[in-house]
Amino acid sequence: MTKKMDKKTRDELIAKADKLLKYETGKVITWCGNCGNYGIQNAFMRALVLEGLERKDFALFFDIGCSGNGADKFEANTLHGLHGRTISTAAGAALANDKMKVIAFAGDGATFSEGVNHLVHGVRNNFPLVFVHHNNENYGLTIGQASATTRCGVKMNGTPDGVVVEPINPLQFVLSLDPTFVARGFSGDVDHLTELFRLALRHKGFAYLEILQSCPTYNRTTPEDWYASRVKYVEDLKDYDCHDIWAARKLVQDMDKEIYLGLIYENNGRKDFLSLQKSREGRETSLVEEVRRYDVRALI
Ligand SMILES: Cc1ncc(C[n+]2csc(CCOP(=O)(O)OP(=O)(O)O)c2C)c(N)n1
Repeated sequence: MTKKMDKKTRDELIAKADKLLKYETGKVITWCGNCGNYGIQNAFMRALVLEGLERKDFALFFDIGCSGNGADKFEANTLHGLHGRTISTAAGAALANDKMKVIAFAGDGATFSEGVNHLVHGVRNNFPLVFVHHNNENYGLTIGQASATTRCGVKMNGTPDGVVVEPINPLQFVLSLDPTFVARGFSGDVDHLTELFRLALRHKGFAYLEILQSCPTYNRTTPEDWYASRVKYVEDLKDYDCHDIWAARKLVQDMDKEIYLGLIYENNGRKDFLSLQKSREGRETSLVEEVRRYDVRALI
């Protein structure tokens, strides 16, 4: 099941196709054939174009991993940082320059193991950035170890007898932290994912976007058709209120049969971290514009 882009949006995208091509570096691709990362990056590039964002308007922060190798493919302001640390690096940039959109990408190893502390405080502080969790349910780049989102019983390269503990449910975890934006997309539905990226880019605060991503090489338990036959859309639910956190928590419980995609939860009533700073009240300039230069030659 997929959700098709409406004709008006598609026509707009076709008219701006030259802008899409500008983001391509043309470097050799290191992803496997059929990797979900192709769909994710395609959807993201489309969203940038449709939102009218130019290269100068945004900065991308990549973590380590297959998802992180997306940095090679993107002609933009990018930083490829340490494993699990992309949220903290991106938060620094977002606070220093609030005139730029900041988007951070990471795999589930980075998000729910190495960097889970940064996720907790990123959501809690409501840092003004978009965070994209590529959930391929394994450590892809280090060739298929189990991560905190690998399902119980699944045999991976480091656990040949199967994973013996239950996985973290990413959305349940994030919803327990009182977030301001939670959405879920699927790498196999690029049109729908494009719209979710657009919503996330418009959100003022920490926008958490989980993307269910197929990993054809190391995670054979949940390939693309496994998801495609199970995903459902929040937009098709009658009376679903994405401002009701209890409804959201209930909706994300099932990770096996009824996997809902869409805008799961949004709260626009909470200010982002920067807007809460007294010292920033009434300022038109961003921190980077206020940096003073000192002549340190005499000290050296
Ligand atoms: C601090 C640190 N620990 C471990 C590694 C080794 N390492 C490189 S890639 C990787 C796996 C990444 O998995 P995930 O974050 O799920 O991203 P994916 O490759 O699946 O996109 C690991 C553990 C590292 N580079 N840095």
